[in-house]
Amino acid sequence: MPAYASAQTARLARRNLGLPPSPAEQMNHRLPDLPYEVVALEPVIDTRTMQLHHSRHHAAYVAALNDAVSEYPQLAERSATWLLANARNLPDAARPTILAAAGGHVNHSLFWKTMTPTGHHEPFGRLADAIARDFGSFEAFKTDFEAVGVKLVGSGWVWLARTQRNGALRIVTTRDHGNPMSEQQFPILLNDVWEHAYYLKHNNRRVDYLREWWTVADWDEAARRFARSDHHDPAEWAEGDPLLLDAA
Ligand code: MN3
Repeated sequence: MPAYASAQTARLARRNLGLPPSPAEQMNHRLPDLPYEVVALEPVIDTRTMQLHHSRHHAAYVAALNDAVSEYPQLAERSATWLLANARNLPDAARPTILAAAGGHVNHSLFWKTMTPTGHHEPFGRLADAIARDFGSFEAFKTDFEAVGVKLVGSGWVWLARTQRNGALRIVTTRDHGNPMSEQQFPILLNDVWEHAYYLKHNNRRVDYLREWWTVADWDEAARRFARSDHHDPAEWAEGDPLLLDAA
C-alpha cells in the first residue's frame, strides 16, 4: 500500500473518532475573507450566490488543497501560487488533484479582489493605454472578453492576462481551474464562468452575467497587478505576494 494511502487512512480514522488533527494535518491554506460584505455587489452578484460561492465552493477548494498536500511534507510550507507555478515539481500521483485544488483556491482569491462596489469600473492610466494599443479600445476589449466567455464550453475562467515574453495583453480562457501563471502569463483581470457563479440569478444566460459584471470590475486592482507585472516573474509570486493573494 503506498504511503499516502496509509496516511489518508490514519487521518480518516482520527476524524471518525472525533480526534483533533495531528500536527502533520494542520491546515496551511485558509479561506480568505471577502473584501466586502456579501451584499456589496448586489444586484450584479446576488447575495445568495455570493454566500454559496465563497463559503461553500471556495471553502471546498481550500479543504481539498489541504487534503491533497497533507501526504507530502515537502509541500507543507508551499503557497498555493507556488504549487501552480511549479507543476513539474509536484508528485506525479497527486499533480492533477493538487493543481485543481490550488487553482480553485488561487483563482477565487484573485476573483474576489477583482470586484468592488466602489472605485474605478473602467481602466485608467497605463493600463488603459495598453488596452487601447492591444485591443483597439476599451469597448472592443469588453466585446471580445464577453464573446470569449460566452464561447467557453463547460466550466472555466476568462482572463485579461499579460504575457511575460513581450508584455502584450491577451484575452485567454482556462478550463476548469487553470491559471495563466502556468503559461508564464500574469493575471490582470478575471471572471468566473462556472455556472455556480451566475446560475441562480441568470440561469443559462451567461452573456447577461458577463455584460453586467463590468459594473463591479475593479480596475484599481487590475492597475496594481499590471504595475506589478512590469518587473516580476510569475514564479516570484510563488512565495506569496500580499498585493495579489492575501490568503493563497
Ligand atoms: Mn467559482
